[in-house]
Amino acid sequence: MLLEEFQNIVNKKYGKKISDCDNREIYYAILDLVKTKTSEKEIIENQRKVYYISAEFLIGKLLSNNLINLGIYDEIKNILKQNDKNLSEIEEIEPEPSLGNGGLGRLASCFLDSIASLGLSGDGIGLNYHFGLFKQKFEDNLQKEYKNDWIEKESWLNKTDVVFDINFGNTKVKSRMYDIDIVGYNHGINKLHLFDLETLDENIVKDGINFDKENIEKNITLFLYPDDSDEAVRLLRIFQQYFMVSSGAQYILQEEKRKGHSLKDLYKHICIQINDTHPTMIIPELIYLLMQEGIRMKQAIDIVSKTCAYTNHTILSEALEKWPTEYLYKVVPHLMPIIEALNMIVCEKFEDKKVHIIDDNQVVHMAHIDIHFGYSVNGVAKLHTEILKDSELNHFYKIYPEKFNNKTNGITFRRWLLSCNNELSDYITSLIGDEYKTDSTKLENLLKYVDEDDVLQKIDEIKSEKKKQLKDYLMQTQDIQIDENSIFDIQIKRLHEYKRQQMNALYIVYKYLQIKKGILPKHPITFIFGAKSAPAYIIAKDIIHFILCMQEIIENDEEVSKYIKIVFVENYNVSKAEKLIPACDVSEQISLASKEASGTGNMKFMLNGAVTLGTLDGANVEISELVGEDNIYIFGKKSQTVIEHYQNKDYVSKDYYKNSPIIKEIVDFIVDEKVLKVGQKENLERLYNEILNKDWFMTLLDIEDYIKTKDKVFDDYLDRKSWLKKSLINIAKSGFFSSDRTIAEYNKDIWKLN
Ligand code: 26Q
Repeated sequence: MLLEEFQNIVNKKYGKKISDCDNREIYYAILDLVKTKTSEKEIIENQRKVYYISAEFLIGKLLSNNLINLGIYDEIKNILKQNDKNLSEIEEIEPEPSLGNGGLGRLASCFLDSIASLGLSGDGIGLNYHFGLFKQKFEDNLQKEYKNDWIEKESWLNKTDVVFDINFGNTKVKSRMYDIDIVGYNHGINKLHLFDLETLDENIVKDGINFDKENIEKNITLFLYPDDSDEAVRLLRIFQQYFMVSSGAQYILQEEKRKGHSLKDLYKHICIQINDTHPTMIIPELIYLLMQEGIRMKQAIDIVSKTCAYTNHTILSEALEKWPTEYLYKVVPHLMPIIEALNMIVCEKFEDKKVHIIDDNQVVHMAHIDIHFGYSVNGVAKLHTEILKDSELNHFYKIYPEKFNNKTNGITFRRWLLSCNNELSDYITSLIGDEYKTDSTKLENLLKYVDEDDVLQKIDEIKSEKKKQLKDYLMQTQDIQIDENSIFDIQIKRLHEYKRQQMNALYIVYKYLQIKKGILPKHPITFIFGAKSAPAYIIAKDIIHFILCMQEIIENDEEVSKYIKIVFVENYNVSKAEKLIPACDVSEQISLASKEASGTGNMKFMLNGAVTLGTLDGANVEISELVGEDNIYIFGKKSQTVIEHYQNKDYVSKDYYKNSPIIKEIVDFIVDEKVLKVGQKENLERLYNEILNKDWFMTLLDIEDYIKTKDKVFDDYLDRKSWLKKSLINIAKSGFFSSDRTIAEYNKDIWKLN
């Protein structure tokens, strides 16, 4: 049946047999097949519907995921095999959309998968950035940025005829909606609506990622931004955000009217989950639109407040969006009276200026709009929510305790196990059946095998197979040779000082110096990094530079390269994560306690049998509670201590440097002549001075404990049986982190869809 259908598509498209097609032709044919199969599915409908609005959806490649969710993965794989084709080679053809920076965007995509897979009605609303987040290349040991041209003529995007006018102060543009079908696992479908500027002009991008930031009629959906470093980009961010929320709000109201619902009942039929503050303007925009429909302001505010819920993903104050009123007057003058009216309401009720929306410097605090005029505020892991309640948002918690709730993040097991590691998932199925695919807590049934040698051995074999696959992939794509028998120690995530890639790098310096002194590792280790830095984040780029310099130094030193190797994977993205995570032995989750809201990579590694080396931060706390202290390596100061250091302003990195000969030796190495020979003096000295004189994220506070603990990890790895037990226990206990569980909680506590 399926074979016939597929052959027909191929025939119609190319007039030849499957076996005569090349991989690219096969890819487009499967794309057509999946789209046809998807269009036969029913749109999910419930009592209520959620709209998940987010500036980022880091969807990753969709081919395998959709085949799995449609239940035809194995069948297609076989059909291809019979025609001498290989599905994983065909997957390589698919371009990866890069519509997100990192965790927040990937979470949004995992959520869409789980919403549909639980049979819940919920659409995503976002932007269709043509060049996404920049593509990273390394040149002269430095990060360089290029555009990522991901949209092809045939793609997952479906052009719709939904078009809206978007009014900025003195400019009016048109937005068009493109849809991507979200296929639930054995369920119907929802949609991801990506809005795009009708008059976008890709040709205004000159070299690299440069273009005229002021040409709003041509640029709004060109790129996704990783930071807000210069003023032109800041303004453009506001244009983008408003373009997204106005399109989204108009679409939502249009759908409601089509369904015959009164807009006064909006909150009875829908809710809107606001993913961090990037879409916050949807609150004043909806109020504005309802007023246009003849609803009085007071009632409009009441309706919208019962409709919108807000998720906070960060406590880093520099990431909490604050926009000067002057900017908002420029971009969205018609929303300013509403924002001012909302501020007046708050000022009349609360004297405490810390909870006002507009501060004395005429700056609008976006999160404050969400908290006052939304009905739910949630953090993304237990510790994170506690920190929000106790410190960062304590003033608000005192006013609205009932609004605050925790929703510990999760990941979709379809992508992060079934698809990226089907060797492991097939083996798990052979042991405990496939119930765990829809009820992840069933993974605990694996615990009965912890003492069975043949099971542990098989887990080991699968890990080795995935390491071998990664080795081949790195050879093919980056011409890098790695030893598949070495320990794979992996840190992959956005580059940020709080995530402390620099601490990992300093450990490698320590190892390097030890080897030079004749103290040799008992087993070779491959240290793998993957990370993009915001183009304007100088110190983050210096950290990349330093790691790349160390890579070169070690590579060219025969004495050392026998034992350790650094691999920095270029242009880290979702597809690369899918290859790296199953191959990992040691998962690096080493952020400064209190700074990583949750982390989701930590969960993906655990699910694939890696053992975590981490601080008690974000969801690591919950991982550690689940697996127990024997099955995780925890080090470093706890969040309370860190928070006190910030409060007392008493952390002085130089004191740590002066008091520890080890710290001094490794930090000094950053500007050693060996490094200066392969690197740039300016970058290396800047990094050295930063760590010595500022070190805002306290690398030196934890480094000694880190070194000690990490040495123990590598020692323990050699006790294979006990290590494999840890690995199995991590897999067995990871069920809690399925995004199906997270979404079920959102639904029960916030959305109430069915
Ligand atoms: C802000 C202003 C201007 C330009 C860009 C931004 C901006 C862009 C992206 C601010 C923040 C982000 C992304 C934040 C993010 O990814 N946070 C992560 O969210 C994950 C999902 O909840 C958590 O697991 C991570 O701990 C958190 O860092």
